[in-house]
Amino acid sequence: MAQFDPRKVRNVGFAGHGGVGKTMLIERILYSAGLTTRLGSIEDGNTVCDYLEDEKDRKCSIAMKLVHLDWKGTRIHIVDHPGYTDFIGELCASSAVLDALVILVDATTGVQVGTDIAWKYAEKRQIPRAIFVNKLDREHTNFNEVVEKIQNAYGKHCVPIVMPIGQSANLSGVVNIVTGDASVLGAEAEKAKEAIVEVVAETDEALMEKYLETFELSQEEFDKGLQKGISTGKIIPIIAGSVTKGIGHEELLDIIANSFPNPLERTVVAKNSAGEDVVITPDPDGPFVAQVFRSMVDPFVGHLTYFRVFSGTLRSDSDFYNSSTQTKERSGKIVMLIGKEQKQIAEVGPGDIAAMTKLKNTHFGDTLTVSGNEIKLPTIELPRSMVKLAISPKSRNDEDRIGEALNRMAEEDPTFSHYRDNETGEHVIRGMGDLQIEILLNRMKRKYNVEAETRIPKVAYKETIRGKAEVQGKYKKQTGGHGQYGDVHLRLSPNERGGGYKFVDSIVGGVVPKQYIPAVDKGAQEALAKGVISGHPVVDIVVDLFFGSYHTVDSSELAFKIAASLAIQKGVREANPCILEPIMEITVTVPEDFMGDITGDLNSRRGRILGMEPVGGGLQQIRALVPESEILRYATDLRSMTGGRGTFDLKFSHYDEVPEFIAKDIIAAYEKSREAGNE
Ligand SMILES: Nc1nc2c(ncn2[C@@H]2O[C@H](COP(=O)(O)OP(=O)(O)OP(=O)(O)O)[C@@H](O)[C@H]2O)c(=O)[nH]1
Ligand SMILES: [Mg+2]
Repeated sequence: MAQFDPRKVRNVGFAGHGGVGKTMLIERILYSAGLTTRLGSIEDGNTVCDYLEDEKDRKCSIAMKLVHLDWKGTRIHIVDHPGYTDFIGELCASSAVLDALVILVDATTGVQVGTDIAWKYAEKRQIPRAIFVNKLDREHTNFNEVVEKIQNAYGKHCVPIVMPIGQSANLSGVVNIVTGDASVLGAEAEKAKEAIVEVVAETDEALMEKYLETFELSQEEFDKGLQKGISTGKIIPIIAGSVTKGIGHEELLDIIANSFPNPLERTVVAKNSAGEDVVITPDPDGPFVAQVFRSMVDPFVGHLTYFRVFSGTLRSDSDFYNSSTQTKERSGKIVMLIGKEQKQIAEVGPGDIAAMTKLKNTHFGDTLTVSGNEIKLPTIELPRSMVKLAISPKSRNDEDRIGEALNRMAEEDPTFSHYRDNETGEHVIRGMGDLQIEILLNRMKRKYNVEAETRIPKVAYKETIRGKAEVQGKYKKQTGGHGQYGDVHLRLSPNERGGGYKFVDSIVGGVVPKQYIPAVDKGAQEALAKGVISGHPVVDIVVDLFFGSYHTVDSSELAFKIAASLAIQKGVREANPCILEPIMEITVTVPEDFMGDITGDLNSRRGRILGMEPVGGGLQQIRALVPESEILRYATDLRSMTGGRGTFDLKFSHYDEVPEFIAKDIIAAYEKSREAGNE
């Protein structure tokens, strides 16, 4: 396939709430462009994009997919994204790729949470966009009402350009009121066109002046102004359509081809090894620069790495350099995708989106370039994963393999990760939501034959003392032969919070011989690490060894270690012990209406509100301190409290005492489990 003129390339993402029809719109588009000979359906599980087993089972998209087509001489790459919030990471990951976004809105519902998420995503990255109002064939839909909802939410610079002819069951087509013959719509089209002239005038001061004087713009001023307004995101065209009826998608493609920006209009700034900015010019003859935005481990094709080229040209079977991992790589086969179908191509240039096979040391977000070019493209920002679960394999035989399987899945989905929690000793997985995790665990079973169980992770409680104690620990065994003898007197006192463990040697006159003192220290530490009242490590404690005795023959390091441990067991109990719990600082961002519910709920979780402030866009941010044990399922709870409109962030703040009534339960549970022989 010949190198395409980059000015004739468009990179577009489809986004929006779950179920608005993104995947079916692509199905329609591919069919119209002659790339498929039949129209698949979600119900039959035979669409080009939703080809994964889980997608067919659940009838929704789960991972991003790529297709490309040639539309009237323009090559359009489209990325399909899942709408469900658990998979929002997919949209973020492709920010390196997209030069524009089409946000779909369901005409039966209007603006939804998923619309907002896509809109904010595009605003933040200043990506030009269009809005496709789908399902206008459905009963009780009204295009003008949907437009009003869109304008109320996002502003008047969202203007209808492709309008419906008829509605619901009588929807018979659409017309582009700028380029087409809109006479069937009569005065309605005239009014809509007037609105477009106004927003075009608003994009430029000189145009505005002229418009205010004469109330009109020349055809050329209007055409150029509209095109530029759309390609810079100042004007958002609204397109009416119905995927089911095959209406509106061709008009959408025309707008993508004629008005969306080409890759040359996007400047990318990388950093060199000295931390200086390097502007990447999209020159086909310049040095090759590309970024990886997905890594797939496919049982049939092996490892497939998706990337977008920003500059230069890469041929198949040629060498290049991964400046992120600082390794040399070889391109192998280069393919462009239409769903799962791979089309081999000889080379790729600026703006192209393609995939390579068999890369060894290349991961999500890496910069690919030529040897010696030590630059890095900006990192791809992903949302923080807030759902944590402890995981263990169902069968002991799988213990080694589970780590490997989880690694592979984290490689494919950068919003998923796993680690060993040193405090609790548990293996923990992190993800965006329960559905994502469920799907990943199913895939682990299917692909890697590893079955796992998950549970709410343990809280890293600790113990400490609030008072002082003076205790003796004596270990004496003299039954025949060589005996054991160790005797220590310890003073226990609280250390400041966060001060950890401190050992003081106050022995005078060698009542505990020098060589045994490290054993006392060690014995104390081991006993403290095991915990005394609840099985959690004792922290923030000063252990002062002030007296003891020994036996010339029977004393040993072991005997002194045991003696110290006995003293600790007794002493901690006498020194007014308590349990400490981690307290998190939580920042919750929600629409104003939810403020009362959220603060009330945080209070009921033993939270302490630190402050609230508006953060723009009708959102409020609430900061609070909450015990970690109360918010282990907060991601799920907040979603259900706010219908997915709330977000939150967490960071560790400090340890604090667990209230008596809760400590009692923790201790009782520990004792029960100890009696059962589990501790
Ligand atoms: N009546 C009607 N139904 C439609 C239209 N477009 C899509 N649908 C139906 O809406 C459902 C969801 O369509 P999808 O294409 O899977 O939606 P999606 O936006 O890709 O959904 P996610 O991948 O879950 O985000 C399917 O059952 C489609 O047949 C339309 O124009 N009219
Ligand atoms: Mg879909």
